Amino acid sequence: MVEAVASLDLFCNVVDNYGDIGVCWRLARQLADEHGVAVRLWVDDMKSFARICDGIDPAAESQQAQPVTVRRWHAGMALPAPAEVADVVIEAFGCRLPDALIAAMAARQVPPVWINLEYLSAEDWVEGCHRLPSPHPMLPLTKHFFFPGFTENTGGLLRERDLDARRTAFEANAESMRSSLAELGVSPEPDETLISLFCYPHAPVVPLLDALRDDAARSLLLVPEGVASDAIRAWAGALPERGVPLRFGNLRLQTIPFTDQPGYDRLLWSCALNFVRGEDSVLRAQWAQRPLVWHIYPQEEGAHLVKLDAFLARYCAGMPADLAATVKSAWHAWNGDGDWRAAWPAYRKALPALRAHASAWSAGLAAHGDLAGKLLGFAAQVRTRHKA
Ligand code: TRH
Repeated sequence: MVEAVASLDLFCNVVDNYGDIGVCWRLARQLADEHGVAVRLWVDDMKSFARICDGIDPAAESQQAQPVTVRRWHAGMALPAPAEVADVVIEAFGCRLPDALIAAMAARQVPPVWINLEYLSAEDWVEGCHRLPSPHPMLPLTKHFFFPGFTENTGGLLRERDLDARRTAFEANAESMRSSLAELGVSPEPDETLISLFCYPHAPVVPLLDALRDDAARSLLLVPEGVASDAIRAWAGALPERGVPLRFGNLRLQTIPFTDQPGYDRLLWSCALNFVRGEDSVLRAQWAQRPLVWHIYPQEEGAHLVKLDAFLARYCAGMPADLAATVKSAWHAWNGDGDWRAAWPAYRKALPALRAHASAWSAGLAAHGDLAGKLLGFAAQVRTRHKA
């Protein structure tokens, strides 16, 4: 008999930005919501968490966030005794678990399933490393590496069961889109292409603003507060005040509030093109079934460029050659390899073709299964072995 997972401890160390907690929060919520697992999410940076999740109290030691118990992770916190350690313990993105917790895990009668949830990559080697065991050098514990990914033989991608239904209902109702934009203080003018911008500070934002200003077609560029502020201030002379767009040629430039995660999904669903970054927003933009441009999180020695090309190879496979070349040159230019201004006109022209591609791509990805379900299936297998 397969031993189902009833409880799970998920540890999240926020390195920087919002991706670590963004992914952990989504996973925690989905495990609890869709699979009925009792999830405890341990977070060491509650302020970042509060930014993407309404109602989080950054000072609380313990709180309930929807179906998830959230614990503040800090040096002096009370750790679970062996009997209180959950069936599964996940260290997200190689964060180091406290030694005392590892000791408690080892002292448990049946050891918990210990999983290191890795960062997402489209590279080929991921399949070979997915689910590999790593025995502890001293204790009777084995950690397993679990890799999200874009193929059948990886851990899949985070995707809530009802995501497509929510997006489709939103898109089918013009009033939902209008009111959700209005909540952000946005009212598009006729014929404006709506574009959202989420990127790191080193993106070529000035060439983007120049290109949109001088375009033949009109655009409304929506920028969440705090994103690309220095570049925008230098280019525009001042940051647009919230709700008061500035006009430059064929561009209107507008600052919008940084929303919670559901609000950000609605923004992605509302735009004709989304500039996204990191690990989580790039995936949400794919599920949004809209054209995107990815600013990848920079790594040492250009490792991120290998990762970018691995994704591009999958994303562009099957596209007509000229469309694939357009996507690759624009994404390379956005990531510092090439001239964005030169790449943009072809990308803009390709938006209708890219929209059709985005739908087919998203449906293909969804067919590989979702990360929460695959992770629980794997944990149940390991647990069954432990109990045997
Ligand atoms: O914030 P990021 O740059 O996070 C990064 C990456 O995850 C990277 O891989 C990791 O190594 C590094 O952190 C430490 O980008 P990402 O992954 O897109 O996460 C942003 C989160 O913020 C995502 O969950 C969406 C959410 N978000 C909102 O909820 N509201 C908003 O208005 C915006 C702009 C984003």
